[in-house]
Amino acid sequence: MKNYAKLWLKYPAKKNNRECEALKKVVFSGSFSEDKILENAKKELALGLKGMLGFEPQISISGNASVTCEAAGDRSGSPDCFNKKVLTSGKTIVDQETYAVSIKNGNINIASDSSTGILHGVFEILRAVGCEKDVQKEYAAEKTFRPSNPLRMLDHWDNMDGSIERGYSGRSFFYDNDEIIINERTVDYARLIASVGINAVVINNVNVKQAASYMITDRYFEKLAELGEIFAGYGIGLYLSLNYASTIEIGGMDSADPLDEGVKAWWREKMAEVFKKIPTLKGFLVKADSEGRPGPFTYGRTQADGANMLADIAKDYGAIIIWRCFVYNCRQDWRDKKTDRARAGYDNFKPMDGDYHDNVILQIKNGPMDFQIREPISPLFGGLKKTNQMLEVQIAQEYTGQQIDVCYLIPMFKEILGFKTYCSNAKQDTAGTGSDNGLDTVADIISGKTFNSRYSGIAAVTNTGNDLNWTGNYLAGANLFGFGRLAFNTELESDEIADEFIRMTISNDNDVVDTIKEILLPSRAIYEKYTCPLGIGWMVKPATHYGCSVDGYEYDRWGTYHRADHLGLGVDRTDKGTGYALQYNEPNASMYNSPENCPDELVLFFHHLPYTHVLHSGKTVIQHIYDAHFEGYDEAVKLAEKWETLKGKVDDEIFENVSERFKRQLYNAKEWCDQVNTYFHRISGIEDEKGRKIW
Ligand code: GCW
Repeated sequence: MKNYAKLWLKYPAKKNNRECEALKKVVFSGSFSEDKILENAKKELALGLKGMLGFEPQISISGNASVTCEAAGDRSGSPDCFNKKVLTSGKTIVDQETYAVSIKNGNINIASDSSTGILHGVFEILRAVGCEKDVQKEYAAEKTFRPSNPLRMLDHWDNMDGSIERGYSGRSFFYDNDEIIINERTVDYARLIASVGINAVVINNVNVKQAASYMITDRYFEKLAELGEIFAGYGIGLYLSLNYASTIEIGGMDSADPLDEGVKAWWREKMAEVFKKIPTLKGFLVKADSEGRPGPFTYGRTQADGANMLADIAKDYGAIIIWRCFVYNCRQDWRDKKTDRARAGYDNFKPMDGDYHDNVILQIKNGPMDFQIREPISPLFGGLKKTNQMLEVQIAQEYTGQQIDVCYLIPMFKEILGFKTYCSNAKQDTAGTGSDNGLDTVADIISGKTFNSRYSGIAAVTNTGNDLNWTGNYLAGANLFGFGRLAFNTELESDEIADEFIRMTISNDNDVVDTIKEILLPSRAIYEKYTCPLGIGWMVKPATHYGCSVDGYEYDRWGTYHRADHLGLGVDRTDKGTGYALQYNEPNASMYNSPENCPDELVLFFHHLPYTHVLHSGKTVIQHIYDAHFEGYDEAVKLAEKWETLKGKVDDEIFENVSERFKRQLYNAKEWCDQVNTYFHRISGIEDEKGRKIW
């Protein structure tokens, strides 16, 4: 098979730093164990500098670096010591993975308390060289890098048969025909994601079914142990998605009731076996009572009952349970205007705030619906005060172009992370554990700082597959690269992440870099303009979720409506409608509750408005729909034209891949533009002020 792309690990010859003396002798210092991770750090540094600068560094180690896992004692929670008996914490992980880079006695010095930190320090140096920064200057003053988030996770919706749910980059490189694949690509994948700071990976689909239910049996233990070692060698913890009903599906029992003694006994025996056979396993991700998956609700139990039963057992192995909040009524009657899918997460999980044990983390999607191009931030962020929580975003572009349309998502993630939840202003709850430290953005909360959470972090549904370029569209690589970099440092800007990605993966030519940035940075806004207006979401082809179908989900059971009629459209989620707006802390609740205060970009998510309603922009709703779609399409055309100017300036394979996908994107954008404009022109009977062609 033709070799797959090395992406940002290609390490092509670079112009700068070729005479940089500081890079010729690199010192690793601090108290870390000399383990597989350290060995990989040395190999990577040598490989990278040899490729980019033509020389291999002399690497030496200083400090009490011979600390072994056994001697780790008080550091037994550190990532490089998979000591199963001690439950670690987010703070321990972040403390251990912190690293510093400086120049001491003329040599680059990477310091850390863990070999994982040293490894991240090596990738820091390689990015600086890859971006042709002046290393001598860059690290003349010591720089300390402390991860923003303890858990920085990629979730694979890969199925054992080799298919990928919502996968747009080929088939799984983990599985085929119900068997686990391990080869050099597996190692390169671990390197690729470690190089951007990922430290956790869930390797199977959250919809655990058929063979995947047997991942926790000796049918797969040997391969999973091997896989876990590969990831551990790059400071990455292995996690598995778990079938909540395993006692039934593989245990031959007739119940999965979390309070049933027989069920608990089964899990105790099973977990003992699993953690013995897969010593690097760090925990489980669970989708329960969601979209037909089994769960505690089946037995009249709460979500906390379900999560805590598993967590109390996993705790003995230092492991955690990540429990998804994606629980809603997926059998809604489209005529029912009371039920609101947007309310479900908060209604199902807020009441048990504080009931979850300290090795349970609730994984919360950025929005209340489902990874749309724009959603309000889930009110669980700022609602939950006594529960470990992590953010789930999607870089698999299920609703955002499926790696055909260019849609650089980092600007969206920056908006999500910067959202002010006002939880610090919320009246102190009974236990008085609401945060009064003013750290109330989503970024603060998932860092663990706001509520001093034991665990926290951020996960992305990954966009990878076995395509030679890993992500379908080469430019979608910016979302994989960018998610990792942003998860490690939430202060990074979209622009600087894009700059790094382009220089590491495509070119150091400043004109090329600028041109590709001009394509990536506005691409989310452009995609939003030619698809769903003003935060309404959906309007996609059912099941596939690519392409326009305004009424595709209008009469379905999934709670995904726009409620358009001849006078207006949108969903009333105010106190006069479903009341969703009131799930937010003040002043967000009042802001969203009134059309006058609600931001334009979300106004149809919260309100049912006439087409003639005047937005803050001064435009009517209907004129905004026409303008946004015509402009969005025109702007997409300009992106494609910008890309064409790069012919001969970037690698031909990259050029052709992106050029071909731009052709499909323009077809898609035109369909969206014409179908949405035609639909709302017909239904409203209101003309476009600018008299443009509507069919
Ligand atoms: O995004 C939606 C997808 C499903 C997915 C589900 C989830 C894994 O359409 O394919 O299932 O949500 O997040 O669990």
